Amino acid sequence: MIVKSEPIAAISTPAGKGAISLIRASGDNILEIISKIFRFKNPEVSISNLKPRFAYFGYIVEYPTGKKIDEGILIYYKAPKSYTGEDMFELTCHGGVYITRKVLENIIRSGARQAKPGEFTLRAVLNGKMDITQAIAVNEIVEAQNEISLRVSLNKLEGKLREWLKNVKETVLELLKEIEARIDFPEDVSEDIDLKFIESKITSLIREVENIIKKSEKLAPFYRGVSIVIAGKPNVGKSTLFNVLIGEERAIVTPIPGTTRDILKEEITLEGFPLKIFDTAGLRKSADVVEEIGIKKAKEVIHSSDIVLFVLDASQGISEEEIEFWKSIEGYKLCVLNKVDLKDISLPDIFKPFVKVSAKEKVGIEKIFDFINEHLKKFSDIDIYLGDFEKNNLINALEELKKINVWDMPFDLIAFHLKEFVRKINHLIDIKDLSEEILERIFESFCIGK
Ligand SMILES: Nc1nc2c(ncn2[C@@H]2O[C@H](COP(=O)(O)OP(=O)(O)OP(=O)(O)O)[C@@H](O)[C@H]2O)c(=O)[nH]1
Ligand SMILES: [Mg+2]
Repeated sequence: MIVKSEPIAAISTPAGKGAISLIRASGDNILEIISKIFRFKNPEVSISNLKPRFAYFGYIVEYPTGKKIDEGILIYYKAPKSYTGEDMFELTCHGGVYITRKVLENIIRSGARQAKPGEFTLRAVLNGKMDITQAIAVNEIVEAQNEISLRVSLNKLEGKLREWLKNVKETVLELLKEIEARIDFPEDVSEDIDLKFIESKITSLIREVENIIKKSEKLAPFYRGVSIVIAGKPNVGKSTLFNVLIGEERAIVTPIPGTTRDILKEEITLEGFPLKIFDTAGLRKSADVVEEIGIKKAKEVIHSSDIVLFVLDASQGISEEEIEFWKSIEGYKLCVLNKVDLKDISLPDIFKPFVKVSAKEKVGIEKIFDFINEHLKKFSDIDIYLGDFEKNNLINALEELKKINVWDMPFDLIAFHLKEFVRKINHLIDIKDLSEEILERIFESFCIGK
């Protein structure tokens, strides 16, 4: 059971040695806990005249012995003007692993309990400091690895998703009002025009919601990390290209086809974007059991990657198999015609977009980076991202709209589905509509101390 005001505490900075650590506490009896573990350097300051949101220098002491354990800065926040909406304090101490744990232990001994992951933010939501989409945004910001996810999640924190949800809800409520009027006074309306009007309203709503979901899915790679796989026949130069892209001799390169068997993975940063790059086994029918497993794994990675670099060997020409494989790649793909230092050939249009390179001579590689960069920039105008919880709720709500068939459904049934839509949308807007179990599941993935 969620007990709102029970005092909780946690280390909010990452585990490990650092310059300083921050320990947070929230709930009832915060002042009493402070009095047990903190001694103000200024003798004129005491618990009774402590000013909220001021920084106080002092000693952190062991409870109950009163023995000094560190020096630190304490800030007290008085409810409701705090992150959680409860009484809180934040205590900064020296950033050693041992000392930080010791300070937390003493806060716990003074009456707080260890906070669960995301519990401070959960309380902020329960106390109306933020809504569920904003809480999710807080976590996304903590996890953000690139400009795009950071920008989009900041939008969410500022209420962009909530605003949109509210607008959609408002539109449905208006429509609902009109439909209910027709249930009450059916003789007042000309049915034909009416149904067309309702249908068009619902269709455009469905389109709007679907559009948001589709756009948001395009941003998913920026949240889980953009992955790029190098694929192609054996010996075309995949591993050579892999080594050039990551800037080190990581993969074994030999003139023997079938050199790479396992998947190799390295991370690089391109203009601030962390990218995961995979080298894979060459695709062919193989009698070798190990190689065959490698090829199976390669196909899985190709399938799940965001960008496929499909390598061809210009000196060997193009095979039917390669044309078939290229066609079968569904996602975003670039054809890399390699070994043009040996021979330059023209490629059939089907291989567009393509670049010509020599991985061995490191020629043309920047064109691959330009392509990746172009791809990443395409998403700069998308401004709403739906996390799993938000997306599933929205898809669920959307089902209700899709069930409506205005031509073959009584008004009260249409109204029912619209109400269900609103009820499901409310899960994202109004905390009252969420069960404790769902709430706890949302916050499970948060950091401790957040
Ligand atoms: N001339 C030339 N040779 C290259 C080029 N790229 C790779 N090679 C050579 O082609 C051979 C195969 O290169 P790898 O990088 O091992 O090819 P791979 O596609 O990883 O091969 P598998 O792992 O067997 O599938 C090696 O002898 C490389 O030196 C290139 O741009 N020009
Ligand atoms: Mg290889």
